Amino acid sequence: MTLKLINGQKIVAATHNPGKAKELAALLDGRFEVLAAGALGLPEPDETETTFEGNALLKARHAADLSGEVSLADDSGMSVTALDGAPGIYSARWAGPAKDFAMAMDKVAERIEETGSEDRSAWFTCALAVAWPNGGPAVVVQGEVHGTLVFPARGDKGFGYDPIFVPGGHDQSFGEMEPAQKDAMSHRAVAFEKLKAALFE
Ligand code: ITT
Repeated sequence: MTLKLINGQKIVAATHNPGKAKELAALLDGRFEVLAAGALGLPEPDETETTFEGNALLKARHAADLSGEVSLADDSGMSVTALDGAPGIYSARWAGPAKDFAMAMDKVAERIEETGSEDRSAWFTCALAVAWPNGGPAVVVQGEVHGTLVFPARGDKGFGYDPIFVPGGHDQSFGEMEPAQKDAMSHRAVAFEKLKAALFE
């Protein structure tokens, strides 16, 4: 079996996060017939791995095996230098079951204050995994974008921690940028370029 994706092929976007789903659909930009995990009624697996790549693979395999279709999963998060890389793979969990990112961003600010560090550097990581069904092959890639945290949060576009993250070389936070501008430089875009090189004809 060749590890290639063909234009027009069905692919399950194995995410239950609407913000991510929108960005993945924009990146896939009409190449595929994208099926949403939520619409297919696929359950969310427990993210039991200890790395972004491990969790992306776990989610992609889970969706592929349940749906019988090639599946794409994203595992991502924000890492703060002053917090030794936290929240990292726990980025979604810091927002609690209510997915309250205003609270999660306040928690980031408080934790940094507690360290006494002046360092506001941070980075986003995105691992993207594509898995074929029935224990088939899988590919995983990872991208990063580095920047600086700003408090208070700025802008209401994007999702998650976007309003506190200003990418290097820019003045606006991801929360202030138009989606297309974020999509041109984000960790997800960097990972996607690698995936394209590996998988797309
Ligand atoms: P799925 O597992 O269903 O895809 P999730 O939200 O649980 O959804 P993750 O476990 O990968 O996904 O958590 C990633 C979290 O990291 C996400 O909830 C955001 O808070 C944050 N995050 C990832 N990419 C981001 C981005 O581009 N902008 C802002 N926050 C982001």
